[in-house]
Amino acid sequence: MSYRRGALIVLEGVDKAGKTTQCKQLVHALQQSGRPAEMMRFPDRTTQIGQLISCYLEKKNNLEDHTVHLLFSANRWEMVPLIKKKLDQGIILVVDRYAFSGVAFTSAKPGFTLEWCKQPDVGLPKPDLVMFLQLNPNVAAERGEFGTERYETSVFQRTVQQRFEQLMKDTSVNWKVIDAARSIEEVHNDIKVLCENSINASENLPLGEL
Ligand code: DGP
Repeated sequence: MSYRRGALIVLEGVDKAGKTTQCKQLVHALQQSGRPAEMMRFPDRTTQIGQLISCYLEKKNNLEDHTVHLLFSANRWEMVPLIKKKLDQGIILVVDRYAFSGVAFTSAKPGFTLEWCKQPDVGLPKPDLVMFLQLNPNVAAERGEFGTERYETSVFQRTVQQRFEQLMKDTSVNWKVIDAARSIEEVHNDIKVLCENSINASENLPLGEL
């Protein structure tokens, strides 16, 4: 049986690594080459759950840490029907953050294990490729002041980076590490090559699950 589905491509990394810029450029490049591609981002702040998350990040509300972890996961789950539909239509989805951010950010808080944090996302569509934009958190901080949102401190981001490093040891996920300290164009070129390879490899394979 042959599949010709779209690929699920995720960009991850600490804040200020350039994920959003690179996602937009990748979608644009794919579209220019005649491929159907769309961007998605998590958290998706447009839904009701997303609005709760957005208020939490803006420190307008306080939520218990386990609760907010489950809300971030629910925000991904509520998009699963749409993700599957788009992939079935042959659309390549380029996603700005996914379950790995979920695990890295919550497990950077005291008292959370990676294993506990992973559980709510078990069964989500598995990305065909996860590109990690590697940037030393000290260099990231030099790219401009962190904003005022929750989590935007150098100390927290350093712990998040360590959690990502632990997550990247999981060989069941197709991780690729990209040096994000270079120019936007150099990073973009690397991403395009990795993406091309992955699209060709995944279109005949069924979608996996986390
Ligand atoms: P962004 O909109 O990409 O700036 O992300 C918002 C912030 O939320 C950012 O600091 C990373 C964090 N974040 C993203 N996904 C999750 C998640 O699933 N769980 C937790 N705890 N934090 C997350």
